Amino acid sequence: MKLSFRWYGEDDPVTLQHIRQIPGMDSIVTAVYDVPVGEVWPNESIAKLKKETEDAGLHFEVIESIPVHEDIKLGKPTRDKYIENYCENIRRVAKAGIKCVCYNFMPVFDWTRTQLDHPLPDGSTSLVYYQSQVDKVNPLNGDSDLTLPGWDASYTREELAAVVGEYNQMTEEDLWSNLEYFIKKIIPVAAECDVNMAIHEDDPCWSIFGLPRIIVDEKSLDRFLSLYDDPHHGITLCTGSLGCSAKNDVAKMAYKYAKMGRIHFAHLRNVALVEDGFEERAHLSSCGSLDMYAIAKALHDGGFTGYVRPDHGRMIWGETGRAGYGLYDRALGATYINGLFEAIEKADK
Ligand code: DNO
Repeated sequence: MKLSFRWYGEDDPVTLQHIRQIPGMDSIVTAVYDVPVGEVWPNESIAKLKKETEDAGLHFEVIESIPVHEDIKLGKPTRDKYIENYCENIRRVAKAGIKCVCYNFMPVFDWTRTQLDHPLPDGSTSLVYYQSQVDKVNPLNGDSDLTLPGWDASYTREELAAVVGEYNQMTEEDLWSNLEYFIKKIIPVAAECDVNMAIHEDDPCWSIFGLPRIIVDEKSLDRFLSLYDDPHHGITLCTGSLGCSAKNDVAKMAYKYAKMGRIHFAHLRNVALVEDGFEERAHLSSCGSLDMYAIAKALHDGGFTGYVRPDHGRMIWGETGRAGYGLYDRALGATYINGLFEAIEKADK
């Protein structure tokens, strides 16, 4: 496994120099953030990210994400233009040395939580999702004052209601067919450029606000992988996204898809399932519902050689910053991941 760390660019309070000091750190995971979704990334912006990363002594090999324009997910006539832009972005990042691109196909809302600073008993804070709070929010109601953390702030409330309304006309099968159309166009380009495409599961892995969500479990990942027969067509195994449903056996999936050579990226974090939803916790197995050792071992036993990053951390030691993406707890997560893999690898020799 190659250890990586997400970095939000120059505005990130966590610096590349901090990241470089985490033991075993190999690669930066980043993106061009100042270009609207669907547009082509300027070569200069990509080159700048590469230079900054390499000057800090780290590798520039993973992009998270090249976001997918809503018109592609909605299957609108304008999608072809956006898909062509998407392919051009794959070509451009490949030329700069990128080996893996993470993306998702979630309608409108990326990851969704109800609170970003929920206090845990040890005095740290973390991200949580309580269904009862989600049920109180209706994005179609233009007068509602409620919003949820993680929502795309670039939408006005009216625009949000409009786009949610468009999805409400669609079935899950429609979304599958739009995904298939997209995959059939982008994977040949990725294969030609030798870039591994790694779809991220829907987070949480169930439908919210009646919007279709389709990358949620083993059955849907099987179906997704069957859309295109090429090793560049793969997944990001996000333990927290899949693990927030007790129905998902994450270790089983880790082994199965690693063995198939289709896990290109792994997001490792723990979640605790609670009655009304889930809470993000420290990475250690005993802090949540997931057996992180079993998952790491399954990846190893399946022959996984891709990138791993510690996913969301809590806020600890008084740190302030981007929720889920502070330095300290993610660095602890990285060190824990190093320990797990070292022990697993040595025990196997
Ligand atoms: C949350 C992240 C996601 C992820 C995208 C990938 O913290 O894991 O936002 O980056 O879903 O496209």
